[in-house]
Amino acid sequence: MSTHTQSPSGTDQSVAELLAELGIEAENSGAFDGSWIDTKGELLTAVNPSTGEPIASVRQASAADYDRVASASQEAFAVWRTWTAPSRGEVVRQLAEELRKYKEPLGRLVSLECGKVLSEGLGEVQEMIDMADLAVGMSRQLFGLTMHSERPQHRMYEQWHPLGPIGIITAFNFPVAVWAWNATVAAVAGDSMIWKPSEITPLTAIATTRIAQRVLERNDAPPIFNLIIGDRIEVGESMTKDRRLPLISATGSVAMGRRVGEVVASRLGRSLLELGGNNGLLVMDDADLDLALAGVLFGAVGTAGQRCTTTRRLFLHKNIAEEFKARLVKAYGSVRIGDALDPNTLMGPLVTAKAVDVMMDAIEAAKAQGGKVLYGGKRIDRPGNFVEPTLIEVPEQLPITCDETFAPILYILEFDDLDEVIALHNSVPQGLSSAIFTLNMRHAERFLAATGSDCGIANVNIGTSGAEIGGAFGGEKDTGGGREAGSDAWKLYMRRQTNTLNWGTELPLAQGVEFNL
Ligand code: UN1
Repeated sequence: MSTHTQSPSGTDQSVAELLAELGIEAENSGAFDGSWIDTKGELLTAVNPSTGEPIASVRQASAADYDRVASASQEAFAVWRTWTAPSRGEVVRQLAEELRKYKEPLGRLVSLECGKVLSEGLGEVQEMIDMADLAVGMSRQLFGLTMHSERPQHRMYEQWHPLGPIGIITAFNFPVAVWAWNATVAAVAGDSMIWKPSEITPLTAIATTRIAQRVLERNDAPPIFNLIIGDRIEVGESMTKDRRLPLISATGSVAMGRRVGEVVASRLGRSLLELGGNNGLLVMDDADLDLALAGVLFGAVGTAGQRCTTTRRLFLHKNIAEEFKARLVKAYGSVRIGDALDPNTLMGPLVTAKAVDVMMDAIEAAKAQGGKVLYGGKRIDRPGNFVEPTLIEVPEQLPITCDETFAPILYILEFDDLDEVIALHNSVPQGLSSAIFTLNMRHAERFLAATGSDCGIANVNIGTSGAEIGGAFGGEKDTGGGREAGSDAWKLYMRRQTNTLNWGTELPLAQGVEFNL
């Protein structure tokens, strides 16, 4: 615990002080149902990926602990759904205020635990705040439609009711923002929830739960923000199989999502899946190359290539390919790699030693399949899980370029025909995010048309990552089809009821059916 973190304001704060400020102890409970449960499972230790040093531990929850949390969440739901939606919004407004107060320490803990650089750690808490602000507005806008009835003196309309306790499974790379995408919307929708964070990032989840619970207590609100940290099979499967949870929202790998989707579908539950991406970025020969370079750099190197929206495939028009590659190699050489909490760092470590091995295996596979490394390709010999950001030129789409490797590897392909490259771009299993850099509106519109990018997100002159929360976030095909955050994603967290009301003295039947004695 001797590590010191340098804050941007120049003051030193020890890790111990940071943890104390956020209520993290040396050993923490792994389950919360309104109070912290005395969990007895195996000890899980969170490790700083920048140094390899342990941060703090969690006693994991068992299936029995899960059951207790689920019952409590059901009880909390029964109360919370009777609060009006604007009064639920008021609680979420206060959550936004509390998160503003804790932006700095929580952002630091994000960087400490998952290794994303400080500006991104703070940005992640900002994303929570933005989500909460958005959800406050939503709490007065959970609109249903009214329809004209075909029957006289009848009125037809729909309304949206709270859905139930829901399950939220999140990944290590956005350890708190993705909870907020779900939790803030679910809260105004009238749902309670059980959060199962990644085993790699349990501490940020505990800190967030503490912050959220304080807000609930201040408002005498039921404990709707519950937490369970435990084994993927014992706890994860208990949750996905649980008929008490009408919705499971899961973020993570395609393999995980497929399993969650199957289990939830077999009990006819609803799942919201946000899974892998294999995001492509096209640079036309009419593009602003300075913009394109900045977009590629943040998309491919930002978060050390560990976003589901990371740019993984770069398609360069033949006329600008040589120049752009040269500029890219030069830019890669200037990326400052180091401790995630050092404000100078642009690229932090990978999350685990295993992630480094997976990256090295992918680089070997790419080489064996005909790829040529233009930059990087190696581990960096220092404590922590550091690697070089890597550029690999490939002659064509290869088996490895159809896979998502959660690391900073960018595959580069060249093209000269827009229709052909769009087809190539779309010929991977995943469909999350995509981008084109062009100053020609015909090229831009071609990319956004129904015959263009097949992804859930398609951008022009903006990279593939870093989406704002106001839009619906998610993708097609193996990405799972779910949509979270803004737009009308709230509908997934509610149940729709269609109401037909007869204020007349007759009982006419629809479709002109007669049924008289
Ligand atoms: C993820 O990597 O799971 O668009 C989410 C982005 C972020 C969210 C990424 N706002 O890159």
